[in-house]
Amino acid sequence: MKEIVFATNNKHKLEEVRKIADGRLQILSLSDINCHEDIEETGTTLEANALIKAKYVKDNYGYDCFADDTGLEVEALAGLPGVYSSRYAGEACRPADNMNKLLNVLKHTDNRKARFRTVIALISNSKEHYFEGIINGEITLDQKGNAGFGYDPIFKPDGYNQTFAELGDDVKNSISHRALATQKLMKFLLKD
Ligand code: ITT
Repeated sequence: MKEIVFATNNKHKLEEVRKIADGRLQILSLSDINCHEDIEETGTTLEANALIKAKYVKDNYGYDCFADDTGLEVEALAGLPGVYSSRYAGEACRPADNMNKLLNVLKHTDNRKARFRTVIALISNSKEHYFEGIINGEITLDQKGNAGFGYDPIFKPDGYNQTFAELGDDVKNSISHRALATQKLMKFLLKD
């Protein structure tokens, strides 16, 4: 079976992508290849940061690799927090801090439209490839649900009445930004 490294330190992402891949690829984690460094994300776009993570592994460990960079893009905030989603409330903040800040900022705003956008950068046979996944939805008025991670308790995908954190992993993994990008990646990797 084809073996590939997923350059992430986020165990939720790893779990989601392994579930979506459903055994069709052998996905190695950073700890599987003994990579324990913190890869600094210095880019200003999702594409740039995804590539930085994938390239770090290729250059230092030699493995073909992919990485995911994801942002929550809020229409009323001109696409922010976007690439800055993980540190929206400051460096080393918790998901709850990020969510509270966003709910506060949007307190008096009627337009709550938002989307999650994932960009996967793949380095395979020394070439770079990108795969994008987007899901549209809205930011709820408060946090609901316990499943998932990050901003899931305040994101309600269009066509549903519950947040990702209420809908749970099976629903999220069938419609999410990451699911769409990962399906495109799988199609590419398994085509031959
Ligand atoms: P790696 O860079 O190690 O992959 P990370 O958690 O730093 O992990 P990102 O930079 O892509 O990943 O994440 C940006 C932020 O968006 C971070 O706060 C996540 O919690 C959040 N996020 C990413 N994917 C999400 C998802 O599917 N649902 C909810 N929040 C998500």
